[in-house]
Amino acid sequence: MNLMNITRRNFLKTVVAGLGTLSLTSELLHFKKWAHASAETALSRVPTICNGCGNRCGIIAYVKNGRLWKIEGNPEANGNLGVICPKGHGYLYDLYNPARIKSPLKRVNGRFEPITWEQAYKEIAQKINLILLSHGPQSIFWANYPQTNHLYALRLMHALGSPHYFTHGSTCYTARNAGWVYTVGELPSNDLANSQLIVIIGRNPAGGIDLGQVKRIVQAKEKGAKLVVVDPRHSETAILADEWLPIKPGTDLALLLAMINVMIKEGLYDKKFVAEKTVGFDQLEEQIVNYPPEWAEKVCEISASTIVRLTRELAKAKPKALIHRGYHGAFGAQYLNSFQTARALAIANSLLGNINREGGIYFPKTALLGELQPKHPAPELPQMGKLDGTGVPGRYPLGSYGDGIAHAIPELALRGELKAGFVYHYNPLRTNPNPKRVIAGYQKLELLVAIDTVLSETASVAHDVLPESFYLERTEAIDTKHSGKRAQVSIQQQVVKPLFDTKPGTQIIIELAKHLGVGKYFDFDIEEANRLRLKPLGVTLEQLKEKGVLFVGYKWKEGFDRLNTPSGKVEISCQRLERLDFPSVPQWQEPLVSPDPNDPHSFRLLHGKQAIHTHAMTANQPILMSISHRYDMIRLWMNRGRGIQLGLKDGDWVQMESLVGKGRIRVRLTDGIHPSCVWLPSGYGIFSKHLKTAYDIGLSYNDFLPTYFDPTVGHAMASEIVVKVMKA
Ligand SMILES: Nc1nc2c(c(=O)[nH]1)N[C@H]1C(S)=C(S)[C@@H](COP(=O)(O)OP(=O)(O)OC[C@H]3O[C@@H](n4cnc5c(=O)[nH]c(N)nc54)[C@H](O)[C@@H]3O)O[C@H]1N2
Ligand SMILES: Nc1nc2c(c(=O)[nH]1)N[C@H]1C(S)=C(S)[C@@H](COP(=O)(O)OP(=O)(O)OC[C@H]3O[C@@H](n4cnc5c(=O)[nH]c(N)nc54)[C@H](O)[C@@H]3O)O[C@H]1N2
Ligand code: SF4
Ligand SMILES: [Mo]
Repeated sequence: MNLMNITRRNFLKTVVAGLGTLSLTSELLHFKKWAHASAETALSRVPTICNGCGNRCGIIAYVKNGRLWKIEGNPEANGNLGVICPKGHGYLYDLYNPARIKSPLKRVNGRFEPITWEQAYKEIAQKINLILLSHGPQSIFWANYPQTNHLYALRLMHALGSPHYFTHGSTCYTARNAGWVYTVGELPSNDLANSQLIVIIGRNPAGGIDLGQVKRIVQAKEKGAKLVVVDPRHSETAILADEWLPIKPGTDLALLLAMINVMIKEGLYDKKFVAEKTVGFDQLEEQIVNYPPEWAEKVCEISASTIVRLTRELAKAKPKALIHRGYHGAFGAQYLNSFQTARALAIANSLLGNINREGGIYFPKTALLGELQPKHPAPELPQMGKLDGTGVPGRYPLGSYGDGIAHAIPELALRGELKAGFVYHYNPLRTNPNPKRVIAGYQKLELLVAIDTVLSETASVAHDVLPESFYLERTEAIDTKHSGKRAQVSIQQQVVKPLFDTKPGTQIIIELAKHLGVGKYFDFDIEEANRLRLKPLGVTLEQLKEKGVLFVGYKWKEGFDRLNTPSGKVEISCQRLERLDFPSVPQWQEPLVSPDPNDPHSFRLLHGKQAIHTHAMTANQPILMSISHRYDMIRLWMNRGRGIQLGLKDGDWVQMESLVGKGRIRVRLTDGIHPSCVWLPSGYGIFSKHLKTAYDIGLSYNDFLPTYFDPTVGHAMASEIVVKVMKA
């Protein structure tokens, strides 16, 4: 019987029916003995880090008789403060999921055949060495989810002479990061717990989960703080809010400019902070007169009186007031104006004088880990620029060299510039825009090696697939992700033995390096690397393994002497931008595309996370997917009035089309969404036939998103999508 189909009633029925045919007493005795023995068996306890999403929460895993028993949140972990989310629970199932890859695979005539690790390494090394000879090191790349072991992947690329290391940043956060970096020098955090007024623009920590943030928002609210959520959609976080402002998508910049206008016009800003800690206020003052609230009201559809009131409330609560630093939803990598929006956000916060202040925006303390060198010398940095244009003068001037523009890989492959690549813990065929183009690009590669735990869309088209051990089966590079007001270091460590012929990511990188002839840079294992990196912190690896996370000093202090900007101050006006011919203070910029207001079928397509799924990687979890079905979550949100205008009823099937894609989905008619847009949950639309639970269920926004590169940062502009929706 399928475990998923067992209900309490049919379980009892089965047991009772079965009992009739058994020797009752002996079987019951046997069961009792088993239950007793099971209850008596000791649970072993291993602290580690959850890999269910990029939050990397601290957890404690429990094992009984060699099998995973349960996990709990690690109360010491700053990022999740002792709790875990449904994805983290559901993802555990993947340890025993039959869809897991059980050995290295090689694609022969379109089908995968198991091979040994040695054969896989040898064949990959042979092909890479040929490509290096004929096309040079710049033709090879590595792309991954930015994990803790990315350092070793970077080392491998540098050892081979290639600058081409990529993360998924260009489809997630690069515009937001650039906005903050060009204004205050680094990406800050939010001191939510101590704030009295929290304004969140297009960030949904209760759905695009960040457990620490949700807990801290609740703590603040318990102390009387007010929460305002600005989102075209009534999100899970809006449920917690005192006020929800359904803004017209793509126009948050107008709202922020008007808030700045009010702060300056009414003299509400922190004058001492502005005089001492910022540069360029005069230029802002001169230009901001163009953006009064009455203008913004017409653009963003939040009333002028609300904008004025909210700004006054923020000013009254300052400096214990903040506008959330943002993540992906509103301006991470979404619109043509996302960089300007992030700049305006950073400036609006600065005018509140809340930079590195209690209850405001603060710079988290991160542990300074040690280096592998000099014991293990690092390879030289490659001298050539990146083919994607990051770090190259004249191309994406604000692009992130460290992240690269990963969604340019298919274009570079189609142009014949990239020839071979390793894709690790990353599924660009499903998570990059415009899959037809992505598939064509990745298929053009002479060699694609995927390192995954299942046959994702990307692994399905790879030449070779190397199976990584499930996260609970492996020890990984130490991490500083959980840092906050105090620096923390944490470790992902092995909880159960690998079930199949799989290996940890760092070991795969080291073994690949040895076969590729650059082993001299990898004369260490993860244990030694972790020890070297922990050394300056004054804690031992044994202590860290015992606790899972450790505080390592460095207490946060309010205020700052110098920021990491050229002037050392908040750059309200930015000369670096001026030199690049960009506006030195933020100016209004229209989104790239907008729905046709005269066409009842025309909408902007938005998308986002649901609390029970991570990107496109958990849709194949039977338990999580059963929740999606049970609560009818795989639907397109549409404003009720607009739906009725199209002759739709809640739950009807619609056909949705954009310039690049089309598909069918059921609608959810609701008053909780701005009329100009529809919203698609982003966790579905799996097309790898190997992922049977998820295959062909729901749609992905990427199917509708053209291949864009924002001209400044190079991000994917993932909400610049106009779709036509009609009854199917
Ligand atoms: N459950 C879950 N949690 C996750 C993840 C996951 O996959 N699943 N992934 C993690 C990762 S990598 C990320 S980047 C974060 C993302 O975290 P978030 O950025 O919070 O997530 P999103 O759902 O992309 O977007 C948040 C909100 O932005 C709104 N929005 C869209 N367009 C606009 C706009 O133009 N203006 C405004 N004001 N709002 C807009 C959406 O309606 C949505 O409610 O989540 C992290 N946590
Ligand atoms: N369709 C869709 N596209 C998206 C998003 C979305 O929500 N939906 N969100 C956008 C955002 S915010 C981001 S950050 C990116 C994220 O996009 P990606 O970085 O591609 O992340 P995931 O979809 O989480 O997939 C990661 C891949 O890693 C594999 N994996 C999981 N665990 C392990 C492991 O332990 N080891 C290895 N080697 N592999 C593992 C999964 O099977 C999956 O194939 O996508 C962006 N694009
Ligand atoms: S938010 Fe959930 S899935 Fe993500 S790391 Fe934490 S417990 Fe795991
Ligand atoms: Mo992300």
